[in-house]
Amino acid sequence: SSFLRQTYGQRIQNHTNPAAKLLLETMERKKTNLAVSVDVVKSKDFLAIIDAVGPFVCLVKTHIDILEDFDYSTIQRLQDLSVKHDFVIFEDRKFADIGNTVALQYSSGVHKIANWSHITNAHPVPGPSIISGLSSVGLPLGRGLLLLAEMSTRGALATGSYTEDAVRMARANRDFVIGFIAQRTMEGVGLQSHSVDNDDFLTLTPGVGLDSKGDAMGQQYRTPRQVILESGCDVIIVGRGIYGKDPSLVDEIKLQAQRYREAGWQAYQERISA
Ligand code: 5BU
Repeated sequence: SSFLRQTYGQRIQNHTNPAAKLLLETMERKKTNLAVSVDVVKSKDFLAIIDAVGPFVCLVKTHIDILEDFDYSTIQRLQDLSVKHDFVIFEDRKFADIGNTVALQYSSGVHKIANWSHITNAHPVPGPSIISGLSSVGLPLGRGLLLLAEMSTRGALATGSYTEDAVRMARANRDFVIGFIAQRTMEGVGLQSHSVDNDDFLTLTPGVGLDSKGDAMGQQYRTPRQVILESGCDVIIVGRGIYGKDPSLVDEIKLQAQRYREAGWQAYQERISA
């Protein structure tokens, strides 16, 4: 039977990777499947938004390379907030190069992503060697990887057999690949008659908005209900829907985070009791 009927807590036992377990434990403990994507360019705004939404989220998603005043002390503050509010960190780096290069990009440079990000992600386009390159750095640190099986943008090329091959790559690397960035559950995708023992991957889904259908640059939004209940995803990732245009409106940001958290959790409860 499908993992979609199990609670997040029940699903912990389907996973061995520490980052996957930590995310499911956090979701169960805090009763939230909301992740906030904090796409702002000033460290001060970045940290203020995270402190405001912290109580309501299971995960904070970063694009650390857009901070114009980046300094490694921002990472220490991010980690302090992750302890204070009990959330998982996901750097949305979208690695896409050969194994040797992604291992260096993941471990080194100014950002040293593997040092602090519990979860990161990669495009499957280079083939399985991207997983071996990243896991050589991340697995010993207890990190987890999401493969980009689909995207939320209009006209995305990650469809059909590309998506199926991404899922096969994940199944062959269960120790490090904990799930997908996708628009629907990948459970059973690419499987004909045979099945696999454990097809429980986590599905984290961007392109979520309650008030807007998209933006002027190809983004497409669906509601938490469409994503969690109708499409079988596990985590809703919300950016501008929560922090809007003005990162200084902390009370409004808290209200929006509560609103999305409630919508996501309601859809999940309907799913597990269906
Ligand atoms: P938004 O403000 O909720 O539209 O932000 C969405 C975030 O998710 C943003 O950081 C994107 O880089 C990220 N994203 C996405 O929107 N769609 C995708 O398919 C992938 C990532 Br993969």
